[in-house]
Amino acid sequence: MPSSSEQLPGASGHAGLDTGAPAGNIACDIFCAVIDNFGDIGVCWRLARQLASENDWQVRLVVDDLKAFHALCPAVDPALDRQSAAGVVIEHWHAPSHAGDTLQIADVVIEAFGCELPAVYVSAMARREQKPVWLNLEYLSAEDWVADFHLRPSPHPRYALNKTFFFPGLGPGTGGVLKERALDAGREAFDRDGWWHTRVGIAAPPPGTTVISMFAYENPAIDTLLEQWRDSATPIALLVPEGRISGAVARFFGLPDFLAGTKAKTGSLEAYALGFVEQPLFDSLLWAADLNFVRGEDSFVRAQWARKPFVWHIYRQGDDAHLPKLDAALAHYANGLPAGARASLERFWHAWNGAGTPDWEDLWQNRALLERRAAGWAEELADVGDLAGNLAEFVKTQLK
Ligand code: TRH
Repeated sequence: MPSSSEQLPGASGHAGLDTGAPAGNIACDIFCAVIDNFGDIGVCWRLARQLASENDWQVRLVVDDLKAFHALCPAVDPALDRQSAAGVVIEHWHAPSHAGDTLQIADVVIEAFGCELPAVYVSAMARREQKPVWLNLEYLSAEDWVADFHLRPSPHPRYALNKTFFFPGLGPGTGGVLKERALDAGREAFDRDGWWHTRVGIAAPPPGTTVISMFAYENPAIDTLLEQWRDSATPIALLVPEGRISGAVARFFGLPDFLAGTKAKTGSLEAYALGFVEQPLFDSLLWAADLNFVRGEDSFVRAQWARKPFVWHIYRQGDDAHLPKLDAALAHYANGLPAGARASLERFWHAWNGAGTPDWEDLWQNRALLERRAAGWAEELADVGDLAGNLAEFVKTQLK
């Protein structure tokens, strides 16, 4: 059986803060460097919680930006070097060379998104009697090559250590995407009326209103879309969590800002600004809507589990490297749709990502088909298995 963290001289072990995890369980360190926004910490925080709660691992999350973290988990105090939340020990990663207050090496070391581990930590990994399972958790891509590279080892140039590439993906042979065991039950038990009262402060809109959630980066296509919704033959309720698209929504309504609690109406469109909520509450926004606009990585995954039609605003990369990723995701998600509906969906996703002009009627005439496909796709995706479970299974094969 694997031991918990190696106790190097001067180390205090993972048990320094009581996480509630039984001693002797697999110890796991996750290193996360926040590039921007919330996706890096969003994925790591979700993975950390899941490994702790569903696998009983002793998880330590070492992260360099506690302010971004605080937005997802208000219990995290950005002023503290070491704390614990949701059964996970959280350490502030002060500088690339910093490896925690005491050097403690876990059984499993996850380097998220190619962030470089502190050199002192790597050399201590090499000195450890039982070498840790070292994983580089990559960004999600739906492209076909991902399955070929998933779980490929990469020997360290200097030490007797192997790093294994763990690739999330949407297809067989990849690491899958995160999905908590209780997620579907939570979705099925969702209280729509209660949600509208608590989160929006009004009764749920009557049948016939299309409810749309909007989590996106700045997007020049937003004005056209807002105009189309304003002129729609049927009512539209737009839910906008405070964020990067809020300024454009405010400008459209002639308002100075679109902060939580703001409401605005023009023609058939009624828009509501919502506060940014802690991560476990984010799903309910997706469940409340008929169509979700999502972005980045984690919200993109959550929209798929919500079983509702969605539109993805992909994270832009240099040299347009994001465009093949967008089309690879579409190839999975749109697969099986009749040709016309598929073409509408593709046109709309492309327009929302800079190629063309979005046409709401063209998309939404396919509503029933899109809803059926969203549910079917969630079933298919579930067959790939949950990322945390897949990761834990792989680790089991390595820690013998
Ligand atoms: O924030 P994102 O755009 O994140 C990223 C980063 O830019 C990252 O560097 C990039 O590499 C990656 O995208 C692809 O989008 P994402 O991934 O959807 O993360 C947003 C997180 O915020 C997600 O975990 C859901 C959460 N969230 C809340 O917890 N509460 C909220 O109210 C909202 C709106 C979101």
